[in-house]
Amino acid sequence: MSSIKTISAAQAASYINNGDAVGFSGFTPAGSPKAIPTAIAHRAEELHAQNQEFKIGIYTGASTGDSLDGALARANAILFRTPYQSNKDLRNALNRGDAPYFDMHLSHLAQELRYGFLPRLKFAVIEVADYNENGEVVLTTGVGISPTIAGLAEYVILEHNTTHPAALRGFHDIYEPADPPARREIPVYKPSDRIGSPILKIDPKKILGVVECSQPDEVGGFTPTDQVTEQIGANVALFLAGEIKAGRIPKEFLPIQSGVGNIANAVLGSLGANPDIPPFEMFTEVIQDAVIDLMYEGNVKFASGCSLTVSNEILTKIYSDLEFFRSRIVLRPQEISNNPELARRMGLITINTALEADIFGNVNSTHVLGQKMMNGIGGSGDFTRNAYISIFTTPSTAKGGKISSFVPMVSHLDHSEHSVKVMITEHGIADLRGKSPIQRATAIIENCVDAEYKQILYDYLKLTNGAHTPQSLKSAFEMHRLFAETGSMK
Ligand code: 0RQ
Repeated sequence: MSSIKTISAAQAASYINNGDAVGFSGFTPAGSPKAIPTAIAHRAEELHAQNQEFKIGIYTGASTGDSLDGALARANAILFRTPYQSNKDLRNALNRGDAPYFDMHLSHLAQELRYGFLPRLKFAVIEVADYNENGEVVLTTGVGISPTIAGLAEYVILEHNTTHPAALRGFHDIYEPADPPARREIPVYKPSDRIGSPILKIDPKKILGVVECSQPDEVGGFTPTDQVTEQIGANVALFLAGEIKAGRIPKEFLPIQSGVGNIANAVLGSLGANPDIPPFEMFTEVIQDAVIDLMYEGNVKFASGCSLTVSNEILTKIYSDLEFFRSRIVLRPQEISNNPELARRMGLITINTALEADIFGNVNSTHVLGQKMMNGIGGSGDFTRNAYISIFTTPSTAKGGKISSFVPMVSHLDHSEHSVKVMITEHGIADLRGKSPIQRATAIIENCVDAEYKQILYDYLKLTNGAHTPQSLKSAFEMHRLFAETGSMK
């Protein structure tokens, strides 16, 4: 037995004080601790009831579960929070201004912590499947920023989650690059290359204790595919099959990166179903349900990711067949899974979802009507800017047709026209490569925009003459204004 002492979640929470910055393991929300953050939220509520201040800074890989982001947001215990999030209560709190939030590229976070750009970490709370007295731990389903926070924090608290088997050892590849000027190339040349260690080594002197927990991961289920998402998926497959045929994608294909969410899950299913797409490898951040099904069917040969963000039903399937998946999956820290150097070297085909795009090819992935934060940029920027070919998908409309996903000018910019190469909706494909702004606008309106909005956008293009990009400074946000005032962009 280990000499690391078992403590209660309440005891763990009692070490953490007002103003401390805490790093949590996990990624979307696989591998996020559950018992300790819930206990921290209780501590906050108790202290607030005594009129004492208690707020903590939160670093984590990406979105976490309700027992972390949700509980701490409801307890009004957030001093700051970064990066990607997707919990309803946290989203409401940060949009109210109650939880200061800054959105970051996921591949940047670990290095910016090491560079000292962000408030110093006091604690790291790491979910583990196994550990020993030497501080060697086996992480669970999400790697996120764990290697960095375990190294930088003054103190580490482990949360041993018994729903994950110790036999997960071997799924992870833990590697942290040196910082400039000492950084060398990261020697990953194909998705299955391993360059690090299966365990994370933590200085045992820093470990305050281990909390036992038996709560499963809090991954939400996916909405079943519908006609729109299936058609988007079919169009992505059609586009990629055409590129192979034209010789612009090598016939052995290239690794796929796919974003997270309902649309991304549906797109992956369609890629697997299309006989013109050869079995492929993934170099991505989130390994979702659809990937596991495609592995069984032989359509996905290998997946490199940062997390196994799968439903509990699929996770049970994986755990009952660990040896099948051991040679097909590797989980890496997000600064490696999302690394721009690797995306460019391996020639990733990247597929991410836009919340809104403009007719010139700029994409907003994060802000509803330019003001309210949805989830965050996540890894979409890490991949898009460095892709072999970057694709954005979106249904042509939102909110029952009252919002057009395509507008004259995005109300917030995450990915510029220089990085976005192909736009795909249920209506069709706009290939933006080699096109001027007016040509891009025509391709998008013709192929991607919903019929109800086509004329509005064609008319917009005629408002300004003699401009390289015919934006009308007077009318660029007319559709947004109309929606805000009448509830519809029409
Ligand atoms: O809201 O459910 O309340 O109706 O946005 O939209 O269509 O269910 O799509 O689940 O795939 O999410 C961009 C948010 C899409 C996601 C986004 C409303 C719509 C619905 C969700 P309701 P769908 P998805 C890898 C890469 C950024 C990060 C990223 C995302 C809700 O893909 O967060 O790509 N991406 N990371 O009704 C107002 C619009 C809207 C709109 C859609 N124009 N205006 N609301 N909605 N378009 C992941 C990581 O990095 C971790």
